[in-house]
Order: sequence, then structure tokens, then C-alpha cells
Amino acid sequence: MAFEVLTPVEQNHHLPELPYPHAALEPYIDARTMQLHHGEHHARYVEELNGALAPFPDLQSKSALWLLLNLRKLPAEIRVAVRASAGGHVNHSLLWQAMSPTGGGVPVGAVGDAIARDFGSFNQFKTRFDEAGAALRGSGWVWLARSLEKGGTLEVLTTTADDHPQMHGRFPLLLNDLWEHAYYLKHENRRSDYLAGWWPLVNWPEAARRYERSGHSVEGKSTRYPWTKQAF
Ligand code: MN3
Repeated sequence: MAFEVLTPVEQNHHLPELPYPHAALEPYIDARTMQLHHGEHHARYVEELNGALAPFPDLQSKSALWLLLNLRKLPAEIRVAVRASAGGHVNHSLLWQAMSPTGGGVPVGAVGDAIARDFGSFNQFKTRFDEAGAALRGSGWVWLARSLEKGGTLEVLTTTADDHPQMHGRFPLLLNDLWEHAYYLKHENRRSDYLAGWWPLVNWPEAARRYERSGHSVEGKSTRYPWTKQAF
């Protein structure tokens, strides 16, 4: 009897490991939510992305961020799937890094100065971020991002579904997930409670690193995206 040998689909995109244990963000985010969010939701985006790219070997060496920022160069039949799955993969990869069991406090250094300059104060920024996150209808993300124009002003913005600020010329410094899967087990329908209680997890040193990276492009007035070389 002949068996057909199934060649495994090329897996070019991988689920990154969480930088901390599932329970490390308790009590702000419960361990079960982290297990499902990382091990099921994020994992599914990676699977979907690999699946969409499987028939297109030429695209398999591209980073998820490159794919997301070059949707028009992709075959039309996979654009919708890549937009959702690459966006979800990139955004969740950033989200895990944006939080830390030893997070919280106030941003210091250049990013702290920029927040005070562009929002009036750190507290005013937090209020803007929480209000924007609460106001988005449906699923999406809330961001602190740096514009490429206007001298690199900081902005709070939201994106719907799994879109990403670099699709709109803005470099993300900090983000939170507004999909119900991010908070529903613990907070049920109270998204505002989740947002207001999330600040002790913010990894400000990571936001400071991202602010520094964003500066090269703002100062050079580059219209390209030299920062797209990332691990995802
Ligand atoms: Mn999510």
C-alpha cells in the first residue's frame, strides 16, 4: 500500500515565548486569560499567517511587519487574511513586551518628557489613553504612538480589528488590546475597569527604547521605515 507523504507546511512565523510566566501579571491579568490569549489567540494568528503564505514561497522570507506594510504587493486573494493575521501577530508580539511583572511607575527620560510636552502631564496622557480605549466600538487596539510628521509629536490613537499604527505612518511606543478575549474572564463587560487597572504592568523601559528607535526616522525625516527589521 502506498502512502502519500504530506509535506509539512513551511512554518516561517513562530509564536514568540512569553517573557514571563502566565501568572506573573496577576492580579491585574489572570493566568488563565494569559494562557488563552498567548497560547490560543496569538498562536492562531501565527497559524493563519503561515497558512495564507503556504502557496507563495517568495513571500515566506518576509517579516510579518513587512507583509502588513506592503499589502498592495501581495496577491489579492491573501490580502484580507494577511492583514488580519500578520497584524494580530505583530500587535500581540509587541503587547507581551509592553507589559512586565515589574512594570508601572512613571515614564522617565526622553519619552517621559515627550509625554508631558504633548499631553500636558502623565496623568492627562493616561486619561486620554483610557478614554480612547473605552470609546472604541468593537475590537481593536489603543496606542501611544509617535507621528512621523509634526516633529514627531506623540498621539493616542485606536486601530480597529488588528490594524497597526505603522500602516498610518505612526510608530508605536505602547499598546493595549481592546478585544474582549484580553479581559473578559476577569472583567466581563467592564473594559474601562480593565484599562484603568492595567497601568501597574506598563513596561516603561520598553516604551523608552521604542521612543529612541523612532527618533532616527523623525530626525532624518525619512519617509521609509528603517525600523521594520524586527523579530516578527
Ligand atoms: Mn488579543
